[in-house]
Amino acid sequence: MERLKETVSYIQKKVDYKPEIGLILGSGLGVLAEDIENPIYVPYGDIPNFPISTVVGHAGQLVFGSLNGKKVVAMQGRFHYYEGYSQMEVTFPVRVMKLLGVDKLIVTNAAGGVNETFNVGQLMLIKDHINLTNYNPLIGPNLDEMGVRFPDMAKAYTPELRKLAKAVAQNLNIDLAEGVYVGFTGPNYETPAEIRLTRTIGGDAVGMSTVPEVIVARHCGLDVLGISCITNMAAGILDVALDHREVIEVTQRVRSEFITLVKNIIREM
Ligand code: 6GU
Repeated sequence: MERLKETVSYIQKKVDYKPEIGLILGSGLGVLAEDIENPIYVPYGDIPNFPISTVVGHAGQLVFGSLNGKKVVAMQGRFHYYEGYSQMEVTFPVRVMKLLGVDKLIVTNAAGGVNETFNVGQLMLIKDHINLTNYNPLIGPNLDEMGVRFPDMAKAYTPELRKLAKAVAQNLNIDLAEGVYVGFTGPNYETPAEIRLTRTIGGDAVGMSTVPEVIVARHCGLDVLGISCITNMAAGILDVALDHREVIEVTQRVRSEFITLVKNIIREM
């Protein structure tokens, strides 16, 4: 808690307003932060107690500013468990956002499709998740100032925000599926047997992020909206080998649709 307070007071010296919406932007989706108006950039490396970013070629910064009339803070570049950070470190920025005044969190990610009705390039609203990381960011002494020891996860992905996202997508004619996100640690992609397991237990998509952040967000009472971009189908679903160029093309096409969707949701939040 002392470390959190130190981090927050450092940031508050640079940013003199309260952001209300937090954004965690997944692989290839960080470009959304480029649309933030009157941006204030705070590089992770300058922030006391922030995890040290290892990813090459990634900005790794908090971006504060306005997006469609709302004050936001975006994480451009996130921390992954598979990089060797503890889940406590991975989720530290979520708690910082909470203490800065954020009350709604939008988390996005690139994910593999498990549901056979999905297409590559599909956007999926996360309606729930399954934690298959074999760990939990809340293990350890409870931070009572942040939340209770045994937090409820019955509505991990805020129903009102999901309803709003669906309405906005429909208005924009954007195909938005809905499904259960299953979080693995990575860094390897799953085996076909693991993907069969995922489908059997009710999963629609697989990924290597998001679950720890959402657990911590709900622990401290943030409303959560989660959106996955299905960049490829998971192992054993398609017989054809993935064409990497095609995947990149699809990601780029979906990226603009994704940005339009998120910006319009933010306007209505
Ligand atoms: Cl197939 N699996 C996981 N865990 N993460 C992914 C993915 C698959 N495709 C994109 N991200």
